[in-house]
Amino acid sequence: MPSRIKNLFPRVIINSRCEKTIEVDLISDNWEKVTASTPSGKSKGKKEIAEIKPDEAVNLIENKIFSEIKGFELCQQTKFDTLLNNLGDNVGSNTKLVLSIAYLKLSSLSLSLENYAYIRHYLTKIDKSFYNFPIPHFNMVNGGVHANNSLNFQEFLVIPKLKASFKENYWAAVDIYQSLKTVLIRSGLGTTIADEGGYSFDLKDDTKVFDLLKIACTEKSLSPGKDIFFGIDASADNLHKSAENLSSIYEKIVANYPLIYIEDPYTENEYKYWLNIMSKKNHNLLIIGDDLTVTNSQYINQYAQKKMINGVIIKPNQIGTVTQTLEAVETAKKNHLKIVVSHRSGETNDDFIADFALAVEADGVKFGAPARGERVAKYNRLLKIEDSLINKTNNK
Ligand code: 2PG
Ligand code: MG
Repeated sequence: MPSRIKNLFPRVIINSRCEKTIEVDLISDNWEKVTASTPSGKSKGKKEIAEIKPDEAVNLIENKIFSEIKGFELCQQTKFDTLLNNLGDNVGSNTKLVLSIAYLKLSSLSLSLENYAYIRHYLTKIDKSFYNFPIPHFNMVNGGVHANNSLNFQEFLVIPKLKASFKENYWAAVDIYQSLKTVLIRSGLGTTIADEGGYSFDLKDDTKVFDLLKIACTEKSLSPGKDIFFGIDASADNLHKSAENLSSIYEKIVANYPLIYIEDPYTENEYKYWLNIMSKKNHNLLIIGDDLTVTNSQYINQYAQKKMINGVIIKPNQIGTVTQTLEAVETAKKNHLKIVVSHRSGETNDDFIADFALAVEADGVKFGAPARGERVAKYNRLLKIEDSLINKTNNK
């Protein structure tokens, strides 16, 4: 007999930025119990499904939604998410997502499966028993709305591509992060840690951050352009710079550093600039939509067809349920876009997105710096899964 939802306990907790968010314990009639919580963004896309106040969400879950989902059979994710969506967008993306993730975790547990294995086998069309690990994108330096400093770009990313294993890429990032601290101290720059675990300091010229990153790499015998590449989340909606100005900054960075990734380089309406940067194929640049596409299949399809992007950020809380997030991934794949599964700047220790990224065969993940508990929770989860899969193979 399949298990069913028996009980739930929602509560308000605090996220990594000292803001309130929701956590839910969900319990089955077999007394299995899981916990899920939701993150919050700061540089939100205009078309994201809105959140509601966590106190209101808890009230709603206790007094309205619980009676509708009590007794709901597990392992029916699409049906469950349809019920959540039928409650309307007024219940908030955070209310829907916390329940959708908790329900998924309880379904996995009821079958004694890890979340990634459950998602892979029951919710994707990928028919493979081995897992390709995503390339991690580490946010080493924080600027924009994520830090109280003079840097304009929101995220300065280090992308290790040592290829051998997830662990090897993770260890490289750890070396670079520690080395960068030494470089910053030596250069008389600050080493405060900002929202996503990256360093925060003042510099007049954003492009100079890449000089510091280059030194941090080479001092650990890692070669920028060979093993290590760089990226930016410009988060253009939050920048006060013209598209013309931004284009010349990107050109300068591409000419001088191994930049392979730019997220939200322009605002939505600056169409011809997106096309122009996309046409510069010689640089193998990934042009990624985040605020542009908001994990919404319709927008992903639209902007991919217009050839404005060749990759996309996937954040479950932009759209509200696991099923719709899976649909967004499918749409991205149909359009041959690269997929990067991402955290939010206000995070909890929930590591669900690590399992999700692995299960859907994401090309990359972006979980912040290799520092701060809520960021490393996700990277460490991938490390643990990789380790367990290697052990399983060795013990055969
Ligand atoms: C982004 C995210 C995560 P926020 O823009 O990619 O890094 O930031 O969660 O603040 O929207
Ligand atoms: Mg972004």
